[in-house]
Amino acid sequence: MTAAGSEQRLSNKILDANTSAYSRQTLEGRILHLGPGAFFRAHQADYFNQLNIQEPKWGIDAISLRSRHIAEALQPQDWLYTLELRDETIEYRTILALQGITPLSEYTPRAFLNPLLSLVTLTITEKGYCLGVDGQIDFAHSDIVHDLAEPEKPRSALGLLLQGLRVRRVQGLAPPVILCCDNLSANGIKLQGALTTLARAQEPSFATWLEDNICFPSSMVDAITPATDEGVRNRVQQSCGYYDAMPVQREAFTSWVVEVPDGVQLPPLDRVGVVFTPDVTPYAQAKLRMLNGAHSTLAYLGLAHGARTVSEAVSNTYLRGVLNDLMRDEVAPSLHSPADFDLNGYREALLKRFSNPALEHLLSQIAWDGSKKLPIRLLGTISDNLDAARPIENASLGVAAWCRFVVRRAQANEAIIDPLAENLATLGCRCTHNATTDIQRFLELREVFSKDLTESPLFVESLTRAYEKVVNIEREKRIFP
Ligand code: CS2
Repeated sequence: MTAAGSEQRLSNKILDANTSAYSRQTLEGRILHLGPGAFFRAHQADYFNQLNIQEPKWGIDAISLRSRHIAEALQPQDWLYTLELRDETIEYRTILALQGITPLSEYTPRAFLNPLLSLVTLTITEKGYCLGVDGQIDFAHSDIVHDLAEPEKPRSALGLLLQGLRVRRVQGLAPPVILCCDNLSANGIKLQGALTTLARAQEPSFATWLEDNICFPSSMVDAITPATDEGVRNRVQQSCGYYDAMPVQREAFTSWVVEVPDGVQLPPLDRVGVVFTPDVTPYAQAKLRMLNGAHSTLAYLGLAHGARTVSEAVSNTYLRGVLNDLMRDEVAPSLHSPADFDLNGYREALLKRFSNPALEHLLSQIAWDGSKKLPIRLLGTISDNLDAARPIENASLGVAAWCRFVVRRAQANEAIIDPLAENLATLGCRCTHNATTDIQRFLELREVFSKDLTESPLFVESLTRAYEKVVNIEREKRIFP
């Protein structure tokens, strides 16, 4: 890859006045987003971009909490970037809605002082909320310890939100709606709980103000978004005729469902396909357990099989069968979906989406942060099924494959991307490939496994059996040990 000369790099200057979807001049920073990673830029920003084609006033300012590289790549491009939709046909869109990204190190609470600001959205991943396995804020988390000691220099998204809202309140500005767009169940309720608990620990009257004045809708977001790689950069250059340092790619399918409580005003995203509903729970539960549960299972089991991408793994008859059985026999019966929700159709549609040959979606990308993802994606299904005497075999296989993923990475001295990375590396190195003793070690991870699971003989037995199965797959495939 070579960056083309600056005159050929995407920027306002090279946006052709005739092909640009709308003028950016009337955009105002009505949206503030925390965590402008690939998913946000491929999903929510695209919806705002579509809305701007009708009514160009929804500008987005963003704050990046973890790294500066997206801001550094997009600033020379006037915050423009390309979205590539990859399916049976390929489509390119230039997203004009983003107006700036401020890295946390340069952030000041002024970001919250725009009088027009009406919505704060978040995609900071599961671990960004600093929650324990019980869904409550974890006061032992190093960022929370820091933010309690130094609330003026927040490190966590929670600390940053509190500081910004406090400043806004002092200035007498209208409180924005705060919309969580991460893969957590009851995500708005969890965010509200964590934020008010943190506020109460700092200043109880502010916690009461938050409860009375801020609305935290829950939402479900969906669009499969492989990480940006050289392939998408090169394709954009070839197809669009300019160099874009940070394009994003996703499947064509996208969905966003937001629970809108009575009387709450949101941008009119329903005009561009967002579903506003009085209860998002059935959508979110189905998506997290079916899509994300199947994704994580496929990621860990696929890696044990020697597969690299989702479409490659799902083309394997055994792996496809595991996913199908997991969704049909274990997840679907655990869901509380309305009678007209076609779960068979949903399962089939998911298998088709996973098979999309145009997407190079790395299993290793989905494998990140397993300790945070598994409780939401698989362990809830297992708990419910144990209570109702339903099967848990395939969900156990997903969890056991995660354990083996940890063991392989640890013993090969490879980095584990996970908030529990250090613990997992030590634990993985101590494992001996004996299913009974290795599983006992994993079950000590209180951050992952709740007591009802570790004390269930049925679960322990099923997980141990599944672990043996994965060790055998690794041996057969000569992956390990
Ligand atoms: C994936 C999700 O990386 C992962 O963990 O399971 O990002 C998934 O692609 C999205 O939730 C799809 O909407």
